[in-house]
Amino acid sequence: MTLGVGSSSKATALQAGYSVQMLGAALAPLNASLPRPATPSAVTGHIPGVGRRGMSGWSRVVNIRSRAPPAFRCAAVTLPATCIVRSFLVPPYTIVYFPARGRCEALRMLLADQGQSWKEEVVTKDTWHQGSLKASCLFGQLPKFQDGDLTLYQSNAMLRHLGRSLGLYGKDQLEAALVDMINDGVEDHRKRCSYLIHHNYEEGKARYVQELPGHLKPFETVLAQNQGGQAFIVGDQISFADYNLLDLLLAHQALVPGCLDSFPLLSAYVARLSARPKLKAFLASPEHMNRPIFGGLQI
Ligand code: GTS
Repeated sequence: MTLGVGSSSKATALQAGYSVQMLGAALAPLNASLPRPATPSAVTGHIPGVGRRGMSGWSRVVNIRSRAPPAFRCAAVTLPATCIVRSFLVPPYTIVYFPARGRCEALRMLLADQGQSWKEEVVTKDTWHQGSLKASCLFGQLPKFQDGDLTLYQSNAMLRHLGRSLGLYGKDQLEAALVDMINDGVEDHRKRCSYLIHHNYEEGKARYVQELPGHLKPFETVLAQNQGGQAFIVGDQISFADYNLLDLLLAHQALVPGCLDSFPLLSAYVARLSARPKLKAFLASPEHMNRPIFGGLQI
């Protein structure tokens, strides 16, 4: 069982056969070791097979006090005679989106690679067509992203927000400008792709494939200019634009197999980034694997 810190309910733990006392006792040493000042909080947990759908399996488990600051991560505690518990703060991120990778997978890759947790609220077509959620969205569209009290629309604003708050926006203003430039280039490409998928697939695919190398070339060029293509898209640290570009390239490898074959640096870049341990685990996870790439197509 994996435990994080958030709000509380005892029902799921009890349902899974854990007593509140067991969890409390197991977490007490961890709780005592956390930094002060105290911030009353609670523990939430994930119990395989018990979690609610659409919440990434996260279920609320049991009340417990924690003094962990937001940056606190991971300590292992053993539940008496039953299982291992890892406790960490669950960040207040929520992604509200359709059941697809679409405009959210770069965000998810970023969060996963940065060791963050998040909640998913999956919106079905039926729910969307009821209209009330659409009416409540600022631009009448998803995704919607919550970071605590902050609600954001526009997927690139979400990436930039996380870029700023998690230090993924280049090392200085010059690099930040380049990160923006790449991200805008990815956005242009994503719009072309989205138009193809949703409005013009049968008629437009051949031309799209033909023109694809010309649209991928600029990214190969930029990579080549940065440490011979052996690093990130900008500078020597990962940025939100890397996750966005990686997502775009992975999607295109599925849409147009072999499309990176004539781009050795981009091919190596995709392999290198995808091998980052946390990212690799996320890319191999059922959540990622089972999510269609594009809502409208069966890939
Ligand atoms: N610029 C927006 C962003 O980047 O978030 C575009 C959002 C958007 O186009 N959302 C689509 C939507 O809500 C879904 S998807 O294109 O991301 O798959 N469509 C439903 C609707 O009613 O417009």
